[in-house]
Amino acid sequence: MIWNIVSDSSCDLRKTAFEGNDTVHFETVPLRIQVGDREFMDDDQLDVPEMLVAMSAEKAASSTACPSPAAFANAFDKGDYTICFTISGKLSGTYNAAVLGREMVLEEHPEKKIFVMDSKSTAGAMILLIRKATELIREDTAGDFEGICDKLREYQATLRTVFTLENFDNLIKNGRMRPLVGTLLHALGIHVVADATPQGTIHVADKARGEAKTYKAITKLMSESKDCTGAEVVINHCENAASAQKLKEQIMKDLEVKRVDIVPCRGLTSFYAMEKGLIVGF
Ligand code: X90
Repeated sequence: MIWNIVSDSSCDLRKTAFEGNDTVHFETVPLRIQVGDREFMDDDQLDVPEMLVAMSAEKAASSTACPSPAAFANAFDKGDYTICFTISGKLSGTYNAAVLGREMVLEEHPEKKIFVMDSKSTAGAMILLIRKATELIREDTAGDFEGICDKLREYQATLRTVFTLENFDNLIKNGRMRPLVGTLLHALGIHVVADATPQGTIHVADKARGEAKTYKAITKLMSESKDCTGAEVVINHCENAASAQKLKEQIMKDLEVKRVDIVPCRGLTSFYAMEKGLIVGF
């Protein structure tokens, strides 16, 4: 029996992250990014810095598009038991596409089992879900698909996402969040800190002046959102490894977390987080 974990590309994990794992087949389904008349596929080969250069040179509106149901169906076909995670259904049509892909596969192969979960987030929260699913599959001896799905639902409800971006333009222009009050914020060195609501929408939570205060505002928000003792944390960054490291140090200083991993953004999250963005899943 083949266990299959499928995620859309906004999780930021590449297939290489799963090399050497023989228990589970792993596959990501790419979203697409349109910059002027150039289309970028958010696959493992995408050159993120090249895409960021194209974005800053482009004056025309840029946008993104979710994968097709057929792209999900192809990924689901590769296993007997599939667990799929998607970016928040409140931000993207990806979840709906995955649900349709599931129906397509089950019509032909009713014996397969496919669970599609809306992560209500993206990036690091999805990495944590993928990690948890891998652990549960490894521990499983009875093929208890439903039991694993229930545990993942419980785990998803404990996950939180906090993020700070230098630039919210693409989120606002593409209608993924309401315009920020005060467009001069950035010029004044003020950083906006936002979080994910339980429904999977974006909420502006705080503002801070300067990098150090921004990281403290993030750890404060983290500790207010749940007890972070023993939590696993993932920081996804858009071409900003140095700041991700500083934020990691602040998190380890302020909170009793178990571990903090740093992961570079792939294409979709880079398009929205834009250069210097930091996304924390925990
Ligand atoms: O379907 C599509 O075209 C994809 C649209 C995706 C839109 C938003 C992506 C945001 C990623 C910022 C972190 C946000 C975390 C909030 C979770 C609720 C980068």
